[in-house]
Order: sequence, then structure tokens, then C-alpha cells
Amino acid sequence: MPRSRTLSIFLAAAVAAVVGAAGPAPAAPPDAGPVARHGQLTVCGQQLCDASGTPVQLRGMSTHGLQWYAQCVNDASLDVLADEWRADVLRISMYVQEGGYETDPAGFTAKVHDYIEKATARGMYAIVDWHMLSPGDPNHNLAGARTFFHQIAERHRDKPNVLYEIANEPSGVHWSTIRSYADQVIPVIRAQDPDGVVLVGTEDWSSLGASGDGEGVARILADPVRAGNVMYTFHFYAASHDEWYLNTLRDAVAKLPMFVTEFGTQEYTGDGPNDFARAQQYLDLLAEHKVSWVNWNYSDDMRSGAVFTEGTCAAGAYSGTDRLKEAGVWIRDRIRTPA
Ligand code: IDC
Repeated sequence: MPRSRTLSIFLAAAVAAVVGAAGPAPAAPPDAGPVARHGQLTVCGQQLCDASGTPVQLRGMSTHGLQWYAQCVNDASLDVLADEWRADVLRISMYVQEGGYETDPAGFTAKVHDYIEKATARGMYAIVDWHMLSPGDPNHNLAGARTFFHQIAERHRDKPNVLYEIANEPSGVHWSTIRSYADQVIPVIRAQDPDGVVLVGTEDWSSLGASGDGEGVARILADPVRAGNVMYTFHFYAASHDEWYLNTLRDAVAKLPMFVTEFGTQEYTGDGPNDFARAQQYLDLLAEHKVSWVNWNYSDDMRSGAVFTEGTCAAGAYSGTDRLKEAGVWIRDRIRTPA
């Protein structure tokens, strides 16, 4: 339930009074841009829909791991992402292992709060990505996920622009194990934010089982997550993932609400040569079915899948295309240009 308007105004004034001493209060969300246009998203049938029930496709970028490349996610870089790239959505990729959340839960939670505010101030949607990777069983991090998503949803429950991605890439576990994890995390979110869209990772690194026996779609259909406003995720890397993967996705978009929360035009290492022709085949399919997508990644890591050349973030020069790698130029065009 949204808080009463009077209470919100009172709280906003109280926060402004406290924050006022330290600096200017954050600007009100803009009245133009993707969130102003589409409002609170819902899942209607297999589509992501805007507040009026019209199918919508969001396109945007994922951060790299916040423990490594937070220096690339700041007011200047996000201004470029929102205004020049015209991105609809920012995926906030918070690793759990590898020096991420588990090393400093309060610090990483604070970072994610801050990035949600920055996306909101620019009229963009924000995907909060619980970036579990290894170990591949999401239940390994269940207690942390419940704490984290409770805190995120409690703070941002009245915003229309937050999506919750509860498991980046499960692996080595059967779908029923992922579904049982989702059953235990989703109620925690819904208790705070009843209408937030939740994105659920799928078998074999969110490949819908394409990297396994290929039966992932069938297993979800037989045993779906028992909650509304839920979508399933698919990740692909175009230079590694061929027809078999593409056909898995084609099958899925006809049967399930899908969201591509991560893809690259290169190999699954996030590096190596780009296959733009194959990547375009994927994007054509996604455009045809209005499936939303997010590209990996908005950083200046040395790998070919990081959009900026090394040193860009230290220089703070994000505008234009001079500092973009090949993949960066390509993806910027595809975010900017409506399908
Ligand atoms: C990669 C990063 C790389 C990092 C590695 C460690 O690009 O710098 O060392 O993670 O985990 C995924 C994952 C994503 C990967 C990406 C590229 O979700 O974390 O990032 N990828 O390998 N799944 C398939 C590819």
C-alpha cells in the first residue's frame, strides 16, 4: 500500500531538513523520460506493460561489478546514459561473492540505494541485480538475499521504477531448486513493495537450460513461480551462443514472460571478437516480441564487452563516441534508436 500523501510530504520535508545541512536535497524525479512515460510496470500475459497496459520494451545497460567499477557509475556517466544514450534502464550489478556484498553488506546496500536514487533522478528504471554466480545454487545466499531485498524494497517501495532481479545466474541446480529459492525471496519483497516486477534467473547461467539439456522452458511451464508480476531471465553472448540458444529464446518468448537482463556481442567471457550479425538476430527477435534487454557492461574494463576504452572513467569523459570500443558504438546506436 502506498503511504498516504500527507505522510510522504511530511517525510520528504523531514528528510530535506536533515539532508539540508549536508547539501542540497536531491532533485525531484523528472517529468519526462521513460519512467514519466510508462510509470509502474506490470506483467500482462507474457509482456512487460506500462501503467496503462500497453506492452513496452526497455533497453539499457548493466554496470560492471560495483566492487570493481563503481568509479564508472556517477552523475556524469549516468547523465550521458540517460540523455545521450537515451537508456530506459540501468541494471545495478551487485556481486555477492568475489569481494561483493558478503564482504560488506551495509556498504554495498548503501551503494545500491544511491544508484537507485541516481537512476530515479534521471527518469530511468533500475534493476537491482543480486549478482550471484558461484556457487551456482542461489540458496547458498538465501539469508543474505532476504535481508538485502527487504532493505531495498522497504526503502524504495513507493518508487514506480524499481525491478528486482533475485538471482543473476544459477548453475548446477535443477529448476525446482531455483523455484524454491524464488518462493522464499519474493514474499519478502512483496511484503514491502506489492507491485514491483521480480525477475527470476533460470537454469544453467540463465540460459533456460540451453547450456544444459535444453528442457528448461518445459520445466518452468510445468512448475512456474507461484507469484504474479514475475518474469524469467535469459542471458546470451552472441559470439559463443549460436542457433541452439537463439531457438531456445524463440521458444521461450512465445510461452513465458521473458526479460534479457544481460547479453554481450562477444564471447561468454565478456571478451574476444564481436559477432554483431548474430547479436542483431537476437535483438530483432526481442524487438519483434517487445522483450526488454540490458547489455553488459557500462565500464572501462579492458575486455571487449566493456563499452568504454581503458582510462575513460578516470578521465570522466563519457560523452560522444570517441571513448567507446566497437561494442560500445554498436550498442549505443541500438539503445538510442527505437526498434
Ligand atoms: C565477468 C566480468 C569479468 C569478471 C568476471 C568474474 O566481465 O571482468 O572477472 O565476470 O565473475 C556472465 C556474468 C558476468 C560476467 C559476464 C562475462 O553474469 O558476471 O562478467 N558473463 O563473462 N555470464 C555470462 C557472461
